[in-house]
Amino acid sequence: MKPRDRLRIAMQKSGRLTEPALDLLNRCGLTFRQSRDKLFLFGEGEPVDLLLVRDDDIPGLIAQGVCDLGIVGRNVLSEYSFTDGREAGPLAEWRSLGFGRCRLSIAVPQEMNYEQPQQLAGLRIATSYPGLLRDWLRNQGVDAGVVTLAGSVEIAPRLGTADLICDLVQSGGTLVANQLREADVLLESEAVLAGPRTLPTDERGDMIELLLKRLDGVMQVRE
Ligand code: PRT
Ligand code: ZN
Repeated sequence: MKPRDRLRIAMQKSGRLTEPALDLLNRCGLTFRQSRDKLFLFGEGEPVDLLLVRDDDIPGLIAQGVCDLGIVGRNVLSEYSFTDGREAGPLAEWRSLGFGRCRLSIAVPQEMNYEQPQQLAGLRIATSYPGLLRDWLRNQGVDAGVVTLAGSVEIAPRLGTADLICDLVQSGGTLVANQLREADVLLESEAVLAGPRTLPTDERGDMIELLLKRLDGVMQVRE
């Protein structure tokens, strides 16, 4: 891959993390103008560009070296670490960013009397996070079925394709609307700044260090 002299950060093109991520970068003193094809936001003053993509693609783009950093939910970053055939070594969470907070939780039908994970043995659990779920089940010593769905996980129990679900929960409103109840938490999530384990040793490494310093300043003011 051709060396780049500008820092490239991947972020969600359109979704829950888009506005707060841009707002945070603006507070770090970065401003951008959009490329004609809307794939990039080019840094106006500083050599930092944003690549606008689906959040699920962000860890892979960092691992392949297409981007230096990414702003993505811990849930997506952690799930990526279980992906088969991922291109490169493990990624690191460089900073947690304080927005996009949610939980990856087990949710059961309201009438089910849940006390411990062992009760899930032999049941089918629908999720978009099969890696995280299997890892949790393994740690709990529970043998349950994992049904992987790309979306609308919360309707699986009603459709009969699963007995319960493992999905992101924020207010809990979606669970209530689907007669489900949060029973156990696998992961506390928020948006994070993700990157390779070791920073590049060229100018981009220096730029990342500068960005991290500014981020820390902004985050401190917010606390
Ligand atoms: O198009 P793209 O693939 O980029 O977007 P997406 O649809 O995959 O992602 P998006 O924008 O929905 O979410 C991006 C990230 O926001 C997630 O990966 C999480 O890190 C974070 N986040 C925070 C959430 C939620 N809160 C959230 N509530 N992501 C999803 N939800 C969904 C959840 O899946 C469930 O359907 O909202 C519903 C639950 O919300 P409550 O409030 O009813 O509990
Ligand atoms: Zn997504």
